[in-house]
Amino acid sequence: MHYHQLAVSGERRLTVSRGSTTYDLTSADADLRTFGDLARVASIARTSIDRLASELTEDADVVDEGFVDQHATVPVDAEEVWAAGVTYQISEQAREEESSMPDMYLDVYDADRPEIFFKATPSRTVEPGDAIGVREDSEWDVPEPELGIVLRRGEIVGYTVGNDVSSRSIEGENPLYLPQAKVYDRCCSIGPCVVTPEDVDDPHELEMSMTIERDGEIIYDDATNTSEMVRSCDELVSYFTRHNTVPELAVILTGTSLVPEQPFDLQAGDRVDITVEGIGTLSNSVTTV
Ligand code: DO4
Ligand code: MG
Repeated sequence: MHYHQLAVSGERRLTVSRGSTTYDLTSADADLRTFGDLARVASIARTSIDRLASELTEDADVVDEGFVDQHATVPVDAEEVWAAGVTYQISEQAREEESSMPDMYLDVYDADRPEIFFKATPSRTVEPGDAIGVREDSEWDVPEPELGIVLRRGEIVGYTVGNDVSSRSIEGENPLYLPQAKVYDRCCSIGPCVVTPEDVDDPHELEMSMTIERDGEIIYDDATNTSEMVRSCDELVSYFTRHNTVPELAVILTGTSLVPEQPFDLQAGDRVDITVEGIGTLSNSVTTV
């Protein structure tokens, strides 16, 4: 099922969509305000998130889709967002072109151990509709559309859409600058919802597309499929959780395969729409930070 977290008059609410009907789970139980609340209660009750939500819909108000779109905020309060890199061949090629040390991208693409890096805290993660950031000290910036894995206590509880906004010029100058290329104000967006694994047939068979609009014109429009990914979600989770006590809620972005070619440069005023089949569309404007 599809779960949205809403911010309504300063209060959090949790909704679930089943088929074409959306229910306000917070109206059924005021203690359920976030996806994390629901996941925690389901775990204590030894039931699945979807089964618990289904039971609650019997006492829940129905809300319309427009209301959900208008109030949707980040779909899960992940304490940490991490990201995998060079998980698609095109990303490996693009990094080779940009980098002063291209061999390391080739090596990690072929290696057993994937590249996994820290991406964002809640303070750096923006909600659907809000502006992602491009750094003022960066010359070349891109959005990176990625499938997001939602984890609770290191177990996969859902999938979302993510944008690993990045400075290509800072990363290209020296790989040791990766944290500055990746982690800064408004560097990440996730949303619009979390979809539980029961509703995602195969996370490795999902169409993913991105459009970028500038001054009312579409200047980028491309699509790919997560079947192009050389890593599995389980493999990424396994490396992420090794010898690493992870927070109760975390998101791992699985890497990008839609790379706008140079001289494309993301700019303040652009609008980025990323759609992942069966999950939804994550839309953000762009600002300079
Ligand atoms: O190694 C740099 C980052 C790669 C990345 O973010 C991606 O492939 O999506
Ligand atoms: Mg990325």
